Amino acid sequence: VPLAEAVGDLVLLDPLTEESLLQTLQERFRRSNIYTYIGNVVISVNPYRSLPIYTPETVQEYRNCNFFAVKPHIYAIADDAYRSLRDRDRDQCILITGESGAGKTEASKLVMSYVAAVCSKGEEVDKVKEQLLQSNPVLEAFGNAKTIRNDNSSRFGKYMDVEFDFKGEPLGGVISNYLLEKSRIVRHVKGERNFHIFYQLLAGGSAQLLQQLKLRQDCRHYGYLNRESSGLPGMDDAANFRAMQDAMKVIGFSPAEVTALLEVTAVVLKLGNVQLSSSYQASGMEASSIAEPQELQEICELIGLDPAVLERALCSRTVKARNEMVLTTLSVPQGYYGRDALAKNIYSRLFDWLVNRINTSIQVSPGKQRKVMGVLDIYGFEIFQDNGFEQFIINYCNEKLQQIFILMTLKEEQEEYVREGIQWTPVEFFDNSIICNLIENCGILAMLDEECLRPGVVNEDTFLTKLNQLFATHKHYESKETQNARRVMDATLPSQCFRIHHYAGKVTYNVTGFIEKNNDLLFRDLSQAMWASRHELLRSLFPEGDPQKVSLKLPPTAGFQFKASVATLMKNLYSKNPNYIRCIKPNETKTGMLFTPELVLAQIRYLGLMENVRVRRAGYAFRQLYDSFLQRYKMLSPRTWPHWTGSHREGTKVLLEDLAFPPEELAFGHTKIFIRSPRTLFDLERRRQERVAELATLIQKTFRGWR
Ligand code: AD9
Ligand code: MG
Repeated sequence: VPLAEAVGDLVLLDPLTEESLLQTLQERFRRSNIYTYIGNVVISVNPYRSLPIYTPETVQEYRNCNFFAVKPHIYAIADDAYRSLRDRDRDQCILITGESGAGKTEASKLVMSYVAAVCSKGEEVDKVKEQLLQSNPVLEAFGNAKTIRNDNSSRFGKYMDVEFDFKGEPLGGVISNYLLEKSRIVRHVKGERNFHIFYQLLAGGSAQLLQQLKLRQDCRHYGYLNRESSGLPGMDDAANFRAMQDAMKVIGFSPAEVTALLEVTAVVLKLGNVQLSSSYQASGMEASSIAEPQELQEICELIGLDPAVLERALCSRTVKARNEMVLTTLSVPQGYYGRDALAKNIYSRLFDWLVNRINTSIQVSPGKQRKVMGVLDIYGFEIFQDNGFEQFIINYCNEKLQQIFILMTLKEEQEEYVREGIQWTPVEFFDNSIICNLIENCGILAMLDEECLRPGVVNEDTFLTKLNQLFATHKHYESKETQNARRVMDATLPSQCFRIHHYAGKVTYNVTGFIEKNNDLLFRDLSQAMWASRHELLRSLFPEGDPQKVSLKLPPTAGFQFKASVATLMKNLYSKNPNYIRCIKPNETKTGMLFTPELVLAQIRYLGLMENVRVRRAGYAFRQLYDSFLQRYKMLSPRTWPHWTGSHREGTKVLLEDLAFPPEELAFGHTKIFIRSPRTLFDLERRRQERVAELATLIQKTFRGWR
């Protein structure tokens, strides 16, 4: 298809096919136009190169611009959202989706910095802005890591509500975090790294600090860092450490808090070097003991704990037998399991603490009236060779986001036409609630919880068997067993796996580890040992370690907690006006300006972009309430200017009649005017600007005449 011009809004694409859509993106990308609209949705293709399009001059250009009158840019959507919040009192949310490395986190930072740049200045306001922006380096140090896909991959989901007062000045905010990938603490694949903070601390901490934390500077000393050297081209860990420390100061961490935070971080790293060896008791039972006491000794000095207590908690376990508590020894693998679980738990709780601590600084005192802009930066859909519990949870979240996208964009769009009494031909779209239901409600997550709570031997086989029974005929569920029943021959689906047909594609999940990860249990002896330490911060992370508070109730499972937090998130998003940024990753090698069509096409499919354009096209690109519309454009007709005394709807009709737009361009709803194409809107804007200039000259002349 020869493209006369690579259109900036895909709504104007003609003809509309997957191919023309792909080609347009490619052509625009070639010209360094990384942003493209579908109506008011922004598509962003990662350039993997710094472009000169984020300067203060660009900010000025987009400030108070008409959305359709300037080149597509992420600033335009940020501006639109901000103005809509400030002037029309509508809470906003900005949903940023896309796969790992597509540019979500960068996009969220661009939105935040734009809003910070355009809202007013002043000592108090600047302090709030600085605190909000500086939360990034801190959270990224502790929550991001190098992965194969992205050198700065967010390993947690983040939602941030920024709160403004009635004038549109930022007051503060609240951050929520979702599911930190804590397994990374104890294991990561070759070529990836553990969380940035460890490397930052070792590379950037002063000799005195490292000594105080009882750390050695060499990464290769530490088991949890895979005993690899850490260097990452293009990333200066030492400089980032300093930036992180400065950021903590800005946010308001006291020196004592920073020290405590780093002490606990050091403890996690050092736990990985606690070695166990096996010994045999007199009874012939296998037992484990600490192989070399130095590391354990140092940990205990850092946290103010008797080494004997920690040793006992790592090498043995109290179990209840016939109403009696007995101490049983652990085998070496059991001991390592406990040690790793402890390290993961300390770190993920520390991360939660960190988020809470930041919130304490940026929170707005209750009672104040406020407007809210939420920014969601959450992991995208993941399809790997091996998919486990984490991918299952992440993809569930994306399924929910897709659902809300469908609900809010497509259904809302259609419902609005119905509400407004406008002719509308329904667009067919795929409703993914059937997949959401497969996972939540009485679905897979519920089955998993049931298995986890069942007394006796639990294993993943019985879990899979249950799923197979329950979803034997479900269209979006597949396993070896259901395939056999349906007489499908398929060598690609191993027996310990199930496969879900997600909206974005089929994903095969291996059930191994599901129960353990969902249970997420920490031996009580370990939490009690932590609670017994004299380190105030560490102790506060393990409230259940208080022997006075021993409860028999099991803590909620990981899946249950995630489901609940996703539900809260969805409710929150649903109450706001959505703005979408859909990020696309153009190549697998992080190469600047390289566009791999097959890769992009796959993303176009699972972001549902075709559907999005189709709905937009079937409908109207622009709509506005009659009163605001008339207010803005009434000067364009002598019949409505300077005063119109009839209804706003009538006035709009008269006005547009005089401007002689083609009738199919317009539709008059009950409360709003609808304009089909952005071009008509441009035209309207242009005429308005000309008229404003005319009126200005006229006024000047009049004044001169008076003098
Ligand atoms: V993940 O799901 O957290 O692993 P993200 O967040 O989608 O992922 P990120 O924003 O971290 O990706 O972007 C990855 C890299 O792409 C960045 O580190 C930049 O090097 C690069 N990038 C992203 N957006 C831009 C941009 N607008 N301009 C230049 C960019 N480079
Ligand atoms: Mg990210």
